[in-house]
Amino acid sequence: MNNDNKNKEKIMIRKYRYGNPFPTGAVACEIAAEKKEQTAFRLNAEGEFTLALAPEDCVYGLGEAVRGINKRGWHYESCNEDDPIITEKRTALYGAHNFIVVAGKKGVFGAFFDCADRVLFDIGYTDPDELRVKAVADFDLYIVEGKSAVEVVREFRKLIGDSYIPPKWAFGFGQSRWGYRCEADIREVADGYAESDMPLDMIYLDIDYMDHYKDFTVNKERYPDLKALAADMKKRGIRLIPIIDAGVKVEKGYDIYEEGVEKGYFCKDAEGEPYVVGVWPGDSVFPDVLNPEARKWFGSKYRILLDEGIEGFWNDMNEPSIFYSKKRLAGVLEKVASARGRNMPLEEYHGILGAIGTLANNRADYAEFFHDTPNGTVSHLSVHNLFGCYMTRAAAEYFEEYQPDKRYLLFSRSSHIGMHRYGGIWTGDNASWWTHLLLNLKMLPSLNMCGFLYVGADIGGFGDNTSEDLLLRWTALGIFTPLMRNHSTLDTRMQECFRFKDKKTFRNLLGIRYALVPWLYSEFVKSATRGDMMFRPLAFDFPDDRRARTVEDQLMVGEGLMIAPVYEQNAAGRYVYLPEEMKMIRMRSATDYEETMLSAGDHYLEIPLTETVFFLRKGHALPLAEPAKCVDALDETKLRWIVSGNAAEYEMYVGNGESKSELKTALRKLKVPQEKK
Ligand code: MIG
Repeated sequence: MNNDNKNKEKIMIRKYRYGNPFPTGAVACEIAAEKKEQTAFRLNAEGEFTLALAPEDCVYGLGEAVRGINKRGWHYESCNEDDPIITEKRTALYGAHNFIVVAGKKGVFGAFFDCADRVLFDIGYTDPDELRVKAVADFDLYIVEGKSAVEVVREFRKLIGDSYIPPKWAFGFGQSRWGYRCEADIREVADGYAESDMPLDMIYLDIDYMDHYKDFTVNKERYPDLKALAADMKKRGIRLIPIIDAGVKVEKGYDIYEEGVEKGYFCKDAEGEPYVVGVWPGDSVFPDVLNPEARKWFGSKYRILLDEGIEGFWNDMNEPSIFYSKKRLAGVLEKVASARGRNMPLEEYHGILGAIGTLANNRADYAEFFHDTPNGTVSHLSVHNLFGCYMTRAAAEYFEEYQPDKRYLLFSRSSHIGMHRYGGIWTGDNASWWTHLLLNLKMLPSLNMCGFLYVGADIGGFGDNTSEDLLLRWTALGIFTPLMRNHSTLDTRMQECFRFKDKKTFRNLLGIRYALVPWLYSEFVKSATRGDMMFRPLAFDFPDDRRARTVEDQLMVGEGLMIAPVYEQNAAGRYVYLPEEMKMIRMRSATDYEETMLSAGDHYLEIPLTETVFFLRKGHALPLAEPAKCVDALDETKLRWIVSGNAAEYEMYVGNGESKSELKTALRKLKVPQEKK
């Protein structure tokens, strides 16, 4: 980055400092703050940064958030929150991603509010023609310039550093469920997929694999020999991916708890005692991941599972989520007890209900515990949004130290910009609703803007009962998301693909995914190394196309591909907008498909449940492998090509994708055959 003040034209990023912000670690390179303020924003009396929006201006970004690709018309707040009811009224989800791009009449620019605390974005909510942003604590503001939205994002990504790249096998399909009880259940899933001739690369272990929800332990009754099971599964091409929770069980004799207490590595209350909350293990404490020593210590514990043959993890409950704090619960229980045997006034009854209802994730509790950071002791409340990021960083830093060249699978529920260097994200507790299929699509480009490339939603929906058609349509979108995982919660309908009637279509859909893995992986690595977005709003690729700016249900993917999934129940197809002439590929399976050129404009396309339709811009080629039962079994030397117009070559990342160093020599320029007419 050029920050030479004598050379003003070349400066793409300017930094402004407001107060004395807590360092979030989001930015990967230091740049000097400007002395004189010079941004497009105005500061109003409420301390908000305001910007007039013209009708055609679009505002993109904010990573994991509800509502549109264009974020106009709503207000958002970065305040990492565990709440599984994801509806339009929400303003915050699990991540804090304070980067926006304003694109429109007066050009395009990006703004990153680098703040450990909350940032409020009112994007044409109070006043439809005005953007208002307010950080509740000191912060750095980075203004990013560029000729286009794509360029602005590229500059921003240089600022925040390279995105995490998982191993190649993580581009396979994964099956998960909260409710697999034991080894037999895991084997049933593996067998179910194998017997139905469906590929599978990962089975996820949810909290029940642990002994009483104790991090880094294994329940011996449920999993008598995890190491043997992991080895056996790996022989079949399947990796086991255990969950790690933020809360560490308070229990005498549990080494991790005792060690952490002895060394002072847990977050402490005002008296300096470990702060105790209730989460899955009951009484629990949080590792102080903002303390470098404690972070190192917690990260090193992942080794316990690495030694069992584990190569990937998902970090959960790391907002951190709190079911109740000991103190608040005690107060509520007292209130309840005092009501016993009395004729309770209704106000009191409602008061009790309210107190119970606000036990979980109460912000007042976040003010009750503290972190020992290199910048002094800070209240959790002021750095709340950083916890998940630093928990994931703990694991990644340990992996780097333990096996510097090996790539591990790692993703997290809670996050902050900066975490994109250490792991991916799954977008938390969605539900088996059609609206959440569309929401899955809408979040992809905003997450990519903020550096998060290894992303995906719970396919089929986590909460509530899925239906076969929803799962089919959702899987057809999931084919294109780097993290492709089917996950569901306790007591909902079983959701594994092989349990449904139309096994053939599920087999075909998964087959298409595996055929696309060489392409997906290549597009992913290119996006990661070049600072590009793998998923883009249409307007990013067609900035002069007014219609493209309004498209909220289609995306550009990688180089030259466009997707337009069906996201409504009983829809036999949908309208698709083509900004230019493109080739439509209509797939029944990875080997049975048609290619048709379609003119620019609107088309109504019939898309039955048994077909996947996508589009390829002219001048691009798409390699397809022969489907295989797992990623390691794919033969990337045997490729079939779909070519749209004149395409000369395709840049492909080859190799087994297990090491980091491999990437230096894995880029090939492959000659592409002539287009089939
Ligand atoms: O309080 O581990 O988002 O994926 O299955 C729920 C159980 C805790 C929330 C995660 C979900 C996971 C579940 N967890």
